[in-house]
Amino acid sequence: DQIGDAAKKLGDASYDFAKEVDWNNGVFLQAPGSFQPLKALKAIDKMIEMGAAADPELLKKAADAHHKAIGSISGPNGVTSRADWDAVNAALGRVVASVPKQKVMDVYDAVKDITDPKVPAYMKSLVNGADAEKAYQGFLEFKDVVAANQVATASAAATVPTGDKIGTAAKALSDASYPFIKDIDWLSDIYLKPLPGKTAPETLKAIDKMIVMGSKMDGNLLKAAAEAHHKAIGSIDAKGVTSPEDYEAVNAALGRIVASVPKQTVMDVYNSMAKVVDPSVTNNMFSKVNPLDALSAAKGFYTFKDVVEAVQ
Ligand code: CLA
Ligand code: PID
Ligand code: PID
Ligand code: PID
Ligand code: PID
Ligand code: PID
Ligand code: PID
Repeated sequence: DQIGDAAKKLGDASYDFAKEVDWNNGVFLQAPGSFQPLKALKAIDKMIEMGAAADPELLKKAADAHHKAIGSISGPNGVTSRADWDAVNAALGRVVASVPKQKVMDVYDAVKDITDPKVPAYMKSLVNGADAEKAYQGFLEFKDVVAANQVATASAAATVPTGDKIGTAAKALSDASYPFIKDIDWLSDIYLKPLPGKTAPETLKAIDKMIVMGSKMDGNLLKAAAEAHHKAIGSIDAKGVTSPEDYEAVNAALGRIVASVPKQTVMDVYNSMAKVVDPSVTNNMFSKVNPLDALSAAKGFYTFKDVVEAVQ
């Protein structure tokens, strides 16, 4: 297709730049300017809306392309192979083309809103400037091909199951865990701190398992889960906490996407996360909330997971 061909040209123009970026640099975990959690949540919300509008099949293929690209990483900078670099660009170009232009521009504008104008120049200073310019020229040509293949109207909303066992169980889970949700400091910057003692390549292994799980999920249910998050963001209070109803809808939606993949795929995520999250992190989280509320939430979760497993 045209986007695939254009991705090869984009690769010619941008792979030198890709090789020069230190993908293992811890700086990418930082906010791209001053820390503004509520504004950052708005930017994430725009990405969620774009993801929910995207073609689920093309999203899966993009997840597969990322998984494959992680498998061909080499060298100290963590760069993937030239062929996989092109495949990721092609897959993302197709995802972008599957949503209306305005949804893409809304992400761009919201991200710009939380990005210090000095950040792009700083990023450029870490690589060969001429190669960054060459990559950008390649991107400008690529985007015209994407725009020429772009849909004009958004796809239909997801179909949300009703009256299912997971929906009923989500009500009990949410009642048991909403006090815990209210105890958590959602606006803290602690969630942007590096995982103690872990390197980027080690952490990437756990993210790879999430990508694999995402690619196996039922596309309609994943879309529904993104829509539920978007709705929940719309009802947050000043402390970032969503309403009980929207929290319940998020739990139901996530239970359904978990049930749409094999148990082992879920356990692969859990086991790989357990390798990179030191117990001190979990204990620190626990120390900041009411322990009885956390234990009630945990109890609710262990009951919920049996319902999920039964329909998995
Ligand atoms: Mg989420 C999970 C935040 C968007 C899909 N997500 C999580 C949690 C964290 C979070 C609260 C990971 C850390 C953790 O396990 O804490 N997500 C979060 C934010 C946003 C977002 C702030 C921003 C909008 N997510 C989002 C989107 C999607 C997902 C758009 C795609 C549709 N997210 C998704 C999945 C999962 C998460 C599939 C998880 O599996 C993970 C999670 O919650 O695992 C348990 C602990 C969790 C909480 C504090 C909240 C849930 C409370 C549960 C139901 C009960 C508590 C149990 C116990 C006390 C603690 C967990 C024990 C552990 C051993 C399992
Ligand atoms: C400018 C001035 C003109 C010239 C110009 C110009 C530049 C415009 C530009 C630009 C626009 C632009 C847009 C970019 C957009 C990037 C979008 C990224 C989206 C990320 C997402 C992430 C996610 C996920 C995911 C799916 C999940 C939800 C999420 C589900 C259902 C200024 C040059 C024309 C770069 C969507 C993918 C996992 C949130 O106009 O004169 O330069 O760049 O998890 O959804 O699972
Ligand atoms: C524009 C203007 C509108 C019209 C429009 C428009 C276009 C927007 C577009 C577009 C946005 C867009 C985005 C693309 C992004 C491509 C990103 C590629 C990333 C590849 C990576 C590969 C890799 C790895 C990996 C992880 C490793 C690092 C690597 C570590 C820690 C402008 C059409 C709406 C194409 C990251 C995955 C293995 C490098 O908005 O008017 O057209 O395209 O090895 O991580 O090692
Ligand atoms: C300039 C002037 C214009 C021309 C121009 C120009 C240049 C702009 C530039 C540039 C922008 C730019 C951006 C770059 C962005 C790279 C982003 C990389 C992200 C990598 C991540 C990796 C990671 C992980 C991971 C999970 C870990 C955290 C991490 C935990 C909990 C100035 C040329 C357009 C290079 C996210 C995945 C392992 C961080 O605009 O005239 O030149 O470069 O380890 O999670 O640990
Ligand atoms: C233990 C001991 C027993 C008792 C027990 C026990 C506990 C087991 C547990 C547990 C397992 C467990 C699993 C959990 C799994 C969480 C999985 C999260 C996945 C996140 C993903 C994120 C993503 C996306 C997304 C889609 C994108 C890709 C991504 C596309 C196509 C130990 C109690 C049984 C919590 C997948 C969603 C946006 C990466 O066994 O004695 O306690 O918890 O962007 O994909 O866009
Ligand atoms: C288990 C054992 C195996 C069998 C199995 C199994 C089950 C795994 C499961 C499961 C995992 C799972 C995960 C669930 C997670 C739910 C998470 C809910 C999060 C809700 C949030 C709501 C909100 C917001 C929002 C953003 C705001 C904060 C809030 C800010 C900055 C165990 C079956 C495989 C259900 C985050 C979105 C508005 C609070 O593995 O043997 O069954 O379920 O307002 O952000 O303000
Ligand atoms: C313990 C002992 C057992 C019993 C038990 C127990 C407790 C475990 C616990 C607990 C685990 C736990 C986890 C918590 C996790 C909270 C996660 C919140 C994530 C929030 C985010 C918010 C954000 C943003 C956002 C984007 C911004 C950055 C942020 C930028 C660029 C010990 C009870 C089981 C509470 C990610 C989205 C706005 C950070 O196990 O016997 O008690 O709690 O602002 O992006 O700015």
